[in-house]
Amino acid sequence: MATERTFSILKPDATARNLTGAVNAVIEEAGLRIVAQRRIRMSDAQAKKFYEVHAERPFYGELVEFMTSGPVVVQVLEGENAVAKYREVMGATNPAQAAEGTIRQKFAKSVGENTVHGSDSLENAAIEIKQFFEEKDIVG
Ligand code: IDP
Repeated sequence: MATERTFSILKPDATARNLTGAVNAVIEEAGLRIVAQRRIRMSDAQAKKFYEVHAERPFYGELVEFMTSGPVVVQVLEGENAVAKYREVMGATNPAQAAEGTIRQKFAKSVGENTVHGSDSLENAAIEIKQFFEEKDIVG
């Protein structure tokens, strides 16, 4: 297994409920390192670009509106097999289907307001990290 980097977002439902630390604890307990982190408010243009693969989906407008509705925390996570590891730690998109102990099972409110984003491939992780971080701001 190789050391990888993945991109994570703590979504507005997490910051609204003051869950940043609680979610980060689950991330760190799983052995992933938070090697970059910044709290931002996503612009409409940033959210639209970030989720452009979903542009044709019926929930796209709602998703963009949600992601710009409050602060988010963007992060780079590093560790062995980080992309797949974080997907496992996050749990299924729909919290009703998320496994016990996962972030979404513990904290998510609904399929839309589901607390975290994590890249779905190593290739997308690199693309997503570049949208929010410069290499000099990632400290492994
Ligand atoms: P993922 O975040 O688990 O990778 P995706 O299918 O890539 O899931 O969807 C991206 C995001 O779009 C989800 O995390 C969720 O916030 C939102 N989303 C997905 N499906 C629905 C839906 O049916 N209704 C509302 N929002 C949805």
